[in-house]
Amino acid sequence: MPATEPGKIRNIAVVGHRGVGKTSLVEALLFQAGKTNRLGSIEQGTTVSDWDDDEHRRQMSLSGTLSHLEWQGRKINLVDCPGDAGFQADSYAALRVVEGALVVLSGVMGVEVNSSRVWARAEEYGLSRVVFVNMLDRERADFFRVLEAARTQLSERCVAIQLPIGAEHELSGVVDLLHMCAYMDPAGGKEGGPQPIPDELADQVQEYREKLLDAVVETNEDLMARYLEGEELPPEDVADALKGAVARDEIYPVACGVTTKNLGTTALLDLLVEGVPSPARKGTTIEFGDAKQAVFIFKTIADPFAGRISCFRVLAGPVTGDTTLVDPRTHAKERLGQILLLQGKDNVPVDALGVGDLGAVAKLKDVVTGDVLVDHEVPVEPPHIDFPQPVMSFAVSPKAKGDEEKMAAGLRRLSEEDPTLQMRRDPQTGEQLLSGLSQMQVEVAVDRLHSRFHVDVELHPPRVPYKETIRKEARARHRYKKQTGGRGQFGDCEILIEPLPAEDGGELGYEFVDKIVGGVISHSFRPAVDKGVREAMEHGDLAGAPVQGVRVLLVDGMEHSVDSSEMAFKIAGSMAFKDAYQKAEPVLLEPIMELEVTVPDDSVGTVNGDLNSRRGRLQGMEPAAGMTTIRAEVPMAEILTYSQALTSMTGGRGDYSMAFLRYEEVPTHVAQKIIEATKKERETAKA
Ligand SMILES: Nc1nc2c(ncn2[C@@H]2O[C@H](COP(=O)(O)OP(=O)(O)OP(=O)(O)O)[C@@H](O)[C@H]2O)c(=O)[nH]1
Ligand SMILES: [Mg+2]
Repeated sequence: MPATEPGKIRNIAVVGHRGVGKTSLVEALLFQAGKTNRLGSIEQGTTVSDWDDDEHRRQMSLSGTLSHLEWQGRKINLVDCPGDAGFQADSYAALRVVEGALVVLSGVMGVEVNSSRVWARAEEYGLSRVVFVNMLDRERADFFRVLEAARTQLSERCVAIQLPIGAEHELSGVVDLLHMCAYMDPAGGKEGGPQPIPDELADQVQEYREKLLDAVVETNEDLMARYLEGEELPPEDVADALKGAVARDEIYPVACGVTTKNLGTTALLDLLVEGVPSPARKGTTIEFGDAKQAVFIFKTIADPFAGRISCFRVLAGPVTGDTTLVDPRTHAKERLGQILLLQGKDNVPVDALGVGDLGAVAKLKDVVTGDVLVDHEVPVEPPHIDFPQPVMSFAVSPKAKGDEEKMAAGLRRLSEEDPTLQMRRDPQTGEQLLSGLSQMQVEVAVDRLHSRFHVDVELHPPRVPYKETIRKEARARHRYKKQTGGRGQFGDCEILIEPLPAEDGGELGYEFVDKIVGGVISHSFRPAVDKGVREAMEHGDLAGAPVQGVRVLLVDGMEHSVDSSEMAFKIAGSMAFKDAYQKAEPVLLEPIMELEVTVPDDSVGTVNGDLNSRRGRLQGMEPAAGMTTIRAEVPMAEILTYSQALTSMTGGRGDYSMAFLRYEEVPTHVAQKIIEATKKERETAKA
């Protein structure tokens, strides 16, 4: 089978908030395109893209899954992304390798926090976007309310391209405003061909068709002129202009349907083919120099049987199984071997894969997510995918003694698969820490250690990643001197430390400025002072947390012609920092989480009261369809075990998601307790 031409490929990431029906939508698209012969369901665990046992058990997607289908002679690659905040890495990686994002919204809940987050990322990458309003058969679903929410909260360039026929349980079809036809509810079967639009909808269809035309002609001068002259614009011309506008990121068409009934898929597939640009039309921004063959690894799957599976996008090609590429990061040569197209858990071997296409290979040796492989060594800067930083750390230990190595190996494999899952040893306690974006992400990793790597581990309560910083400037000088017998030690430095604010809401940093005049310390020793300071900053004096947000100026010092050494200056630097730190009004910082809780209206009072007692700050409330979404900022320390509390407050009907927002100073009375506790811990450790 020859490689698909770039002009005939559409790459689409299916993204959105948790549980809005992304996986069900992919299932329906595959079914409608004839890739599968029955419509699988989440409830029965029979969908193509949620194939993993852990996904079945939790009835949610835990990782990005590739699948593909053919429609109108085009190949559509779909990446079904998880919506949960703990599993964001795959959405961000997928958005880096596609031209289009299919943003799914719930017809009941509208724009939720993760929809806005992925929207912003798609915006950053300049992706074409199609919105799909799903679940219109559910009670209190309202297409027009969600359309309005999309226009105010995502972009005012969102415009309806489809309309529902009827609503809630009386929903009977959708109207395609572009081709001016209707599709009737297939109730889970194949969607039939286009039908005439029901007469009773004529006025509403007219109104929204005009809104669509207005939006389209706005982006095209020629059409605008003809439109103003009153010409009836042929559908092909409108479709062409729309395609241009979507490709240029000027219009975001809003489609709709019911994925579990397979309603709305024909019109949506047409729209994806017509609207989303092909890789030929919109080249990648990932660098590959003058390489004739190149691939970008955007995902790694740790398969216990097949080993490591690397998913990639072809940047230059075609590539075949015989292609040997080099990884400029490691300089290692890698023969691709059998190239695979993934379809959920299944794969199909292919001979070649062309530019812009997505595929996978097994068993590359030293390749990690984010690598660009090229046919000859060219200096390429691999694209930076800004993955969220882990915010929660749990100590883990194997249940059986002697399983430490096995556990570490398993965790290494899992963090290859998900870069937001990280492990490290706590230098103070010696414990093995597993960090991630949410408690669930870490729990899933523990389940997988059991199911894939046969190690049982215990998870200990999470630790809050406190940080420390300073509020004012301070100066200190330290002389490290040992001059009795043998060769002596001599290092003397004076430093000034001052607060270094974060740039534009970014992370707190560190800066070392060399202000030595007259060479009182020679050049070769100055970096040693920096090193000593950094070492001291790893554990602040308050709670042993890393110190950040400090600028250190090396202003003076002295050296000895014989006894000075790097070692001596490092110690002097470290001691000087410790001195200065105490005088610089050090404070403790804690992570603040952005929390979104959706609860039945009758438990809003209880949930708000509880958030208040957790030092939460209410940011807003939005009632929609009997449920209220509460947005609040809450310190992580207060919300580590929220899921049990929420379940008991709402009788299991509440749902929440949270993500790291920023660091803030811990209020004095709380900080005092943490500092006391750390002191005690240190004393017991010493005793
Ligand atoms: N009534 C109704 N239920 C739907 C529809 N689409 C999905 N569902 C149900 O909603 C639940 C979530 O669907 P999924 O397809 O798993 O949603 P998702 O967006 O992939 O979820 P995550 O991957 O966990 O973020 C399942 O129980 C589906 O059966 C729909 O159009 N109508
Ligand atoms: Mg899913």
